Amino acid sequence: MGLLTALDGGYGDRADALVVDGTALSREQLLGAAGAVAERTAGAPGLAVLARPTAETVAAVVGGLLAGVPVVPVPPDSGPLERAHILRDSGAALLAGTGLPEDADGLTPLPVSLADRPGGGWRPAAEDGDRTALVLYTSGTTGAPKGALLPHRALAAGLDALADAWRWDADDTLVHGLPLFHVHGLVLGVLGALRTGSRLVHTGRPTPAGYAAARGSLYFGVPTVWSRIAAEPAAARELAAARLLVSGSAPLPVPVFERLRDLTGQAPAERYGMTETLITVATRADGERRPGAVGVPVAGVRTRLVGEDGRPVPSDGESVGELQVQGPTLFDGYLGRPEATAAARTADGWFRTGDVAVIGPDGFHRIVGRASVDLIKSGGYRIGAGEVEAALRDHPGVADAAVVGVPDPDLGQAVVAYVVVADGGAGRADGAGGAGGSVGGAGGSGGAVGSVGERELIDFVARRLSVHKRPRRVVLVDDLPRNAMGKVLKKQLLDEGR
Ligand code: MLC
Ligand code: AMP
Repeated sequence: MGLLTALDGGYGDRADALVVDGTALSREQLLGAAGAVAERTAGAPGLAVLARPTAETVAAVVGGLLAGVPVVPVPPDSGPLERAHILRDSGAALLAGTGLPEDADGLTPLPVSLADRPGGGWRPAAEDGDRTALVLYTSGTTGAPKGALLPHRALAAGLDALADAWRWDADDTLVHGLPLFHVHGLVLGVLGALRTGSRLVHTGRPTPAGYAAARGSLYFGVPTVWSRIAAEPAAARELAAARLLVSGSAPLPVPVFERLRDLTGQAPAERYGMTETLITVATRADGERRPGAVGVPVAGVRTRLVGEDGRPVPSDGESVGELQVQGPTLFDGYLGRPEATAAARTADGWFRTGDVAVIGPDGFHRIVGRASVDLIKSGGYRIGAGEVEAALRDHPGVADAAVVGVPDPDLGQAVVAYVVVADGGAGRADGAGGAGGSVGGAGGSGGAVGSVGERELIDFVARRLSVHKRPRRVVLVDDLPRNAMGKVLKKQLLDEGR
């Protein structure tokens, strides 16, 4: 069945082929519920799916794919501003899911029930690899998120390359609890199981207890998840029988790698990717697991390093350059943004990842950082500083704001906002002038500061954008440090924020 070959029945079936947050489904049941969605979706310009971690979300996404309609996963916790942007920008006509808002955000509601079945005459859309499968919204350094267009052929190529790298097949049980609106949880974590034929256990949330209880052979997690598992030795030891523990979406700290290896008896396999490129570099199941390294290019993908001067950088294990990639897993561009699409590629057709890397003579890749401080990775989520700054500036009590990702032992980076209060907007909690009026983060040590308390600003952002884009900490300052060109000196803020 095109992309989702396991739905053809060739790998057999079982009553619990998929378990999502405790709800078990056979593939036949999934195909029935998804077929009912597809039947009502055919011909639509796009199907938005309110992507809660449920079996209904899986049925809705699969339904859209079977109908040949672009599927637009919507983060379930996105505030009205972000959701309205995604729905408007994507042009989706239908909103599928359970517990839909009463007005379905102005779209036609498509409630999903696992008991639904399509009419007898229904058939999946004809296969077409060039057709857009998913429109995944992802943050850039500035502006609202852009919709990355992922065609069926890129998803198929990306999943086949990972099946090859990890010997991932129908004998596996894949376990994870990642969100169903990003590449990691949705493409690898759901569509991967439906292409390789592996069983899938989605734990609802990616908790150590959930992972420990699931008894899988193959586990996916972001580094924050692995770090929390490594901090619970009893849970970690339950994973000793697994075949492969895979980490990705952000750098896995070497101490977490080592602790997992000590507790489970096996070293985690790291892999690297992006929304726009899918997974391009991976540690192979039969290859070396090297702490701090993400492996080698997957089948069909080529990589190169380019210096700031545009010249090639040698793969000598020491020289750093921007990582550029090429291959069948790449996206088709950003929806409705020809300029951004063109800017993402070099003149000779390579995708600029914006990540800075080192490649060894043995082909092993190490990601050493990002070219821009304005793309933050927190808990594996990609967050554009500019989007959070714009949300903060919408608050009447805020004159200016700068957002940075401060190193954080749990999240990799934590979103920290430096805020200049508008004249008359607020007094200072500590009554002091100058920088450093830090108000505690989620712990809430700071109270209201006039009309713009830290809690107020954090909640203000959470009401407009996805909750993970909330600042963890707000620092009130009189001025933002700027260079002669007027650009905020974020490196200086970062040094102060550590
Ligand atoms: C968070 N909380 C706050 C807060 N921030 N409360 C007040 N103020 C703030 N600023 C709340 C949360 O809502 C939550 O509440 C609680 O604090 C704990 O939050 P947390 O520390 O963020 O933990 P958690 O919610 O458990 O999230 C951690 C996580 C999550 C790892 C589960 O970050 C996650 O799912 N990450 C995965 C991201 C991902 O899939 N990325 C892949 C992108 S694709 P409560 O009440 O809810 O408990 C990609 C390509 C590739 O990158 O290579 O894979
Ligand atoms: P996203 O588009 O949300 O998928 O985020 C992609 C970004 O995540 C990449 O550009 C990298 O900065 C980062 N990333 C993904 N995997 C890894 C990894 N294994 N190590 C370091 N960074 C990673």
